[in-house]
Amino acid sequence: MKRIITVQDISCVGKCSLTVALPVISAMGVEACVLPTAVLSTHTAFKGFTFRDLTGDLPAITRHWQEEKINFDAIYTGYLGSLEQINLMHQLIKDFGAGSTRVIVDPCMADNGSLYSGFTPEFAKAMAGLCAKADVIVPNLTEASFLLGQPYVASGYNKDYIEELIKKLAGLGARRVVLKGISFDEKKIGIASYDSDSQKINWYFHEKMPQNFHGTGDIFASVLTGALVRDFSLDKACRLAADFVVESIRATLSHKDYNWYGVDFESVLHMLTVVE
Ligand code: PXL
Repeated sequence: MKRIITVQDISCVGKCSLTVALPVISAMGVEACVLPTAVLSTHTAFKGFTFRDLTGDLPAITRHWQEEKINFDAIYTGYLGSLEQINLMHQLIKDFGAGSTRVIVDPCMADNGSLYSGFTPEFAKAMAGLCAKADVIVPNLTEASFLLGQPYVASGYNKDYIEELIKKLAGLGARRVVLKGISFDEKKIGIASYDSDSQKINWYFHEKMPQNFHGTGDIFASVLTGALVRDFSLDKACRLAADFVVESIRATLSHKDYNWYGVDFESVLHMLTVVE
């Protein structure tokens, strides 16, 4: 069985980061190991969340894995809480990222034009440095603009603009770029995936859902990681990840008293258990 390590926080309640990565990646028949960066009572969209930083524990944990000669088929980083944690990821990639190990960096830090609570432009710059070490990066449009240090354009852009953005993102150093949240009209939203080897962009659009939810970026990156480790092409992995997010939102909205903080991905996990 393939084995990956995912590095992100545990938001105890909130259906994001590790509480979605673990079930999703396990459902795909891949062993999911974790390096928890922090423990929060909830994700940061709740008021009054607690936050325990685990940065100090990380070096000893990874040292133990080295002693045990444990290796991984992929390293997948998500929400990181500090510049120090980004620096530790550079070391993690040096220690465990050699050979055929894929490195997937979700530069999880922003959406809808703004950085998440607690993040700074300096953090975004350091995240761009981590993206340089990745095989695949998975920014949304907001994260892309922060990574590149350029203004966020919310709408009214065209295909040329997106193609230029993708090429600039690839210029940061990652071989493959998956850009999320692209919308040229009111009805559709989707992704563009780019491989520097073929220099080809694949586009995938689906119906725009009536509401956005927390955690869907983490779910997308988790499915993408599982699919890439199971040797899906980048395009096919993106399609599965996008379809899974759409169906999770549809399942959520099918309940009239749905919860606001995350999606009912549990109801559609069966979509992932049949990956070949
Ligand atoms: O879903 C991204 C995410 C992960 N972890 C924490 C968050 C968020 C988004 O706000 O707050 C703690």
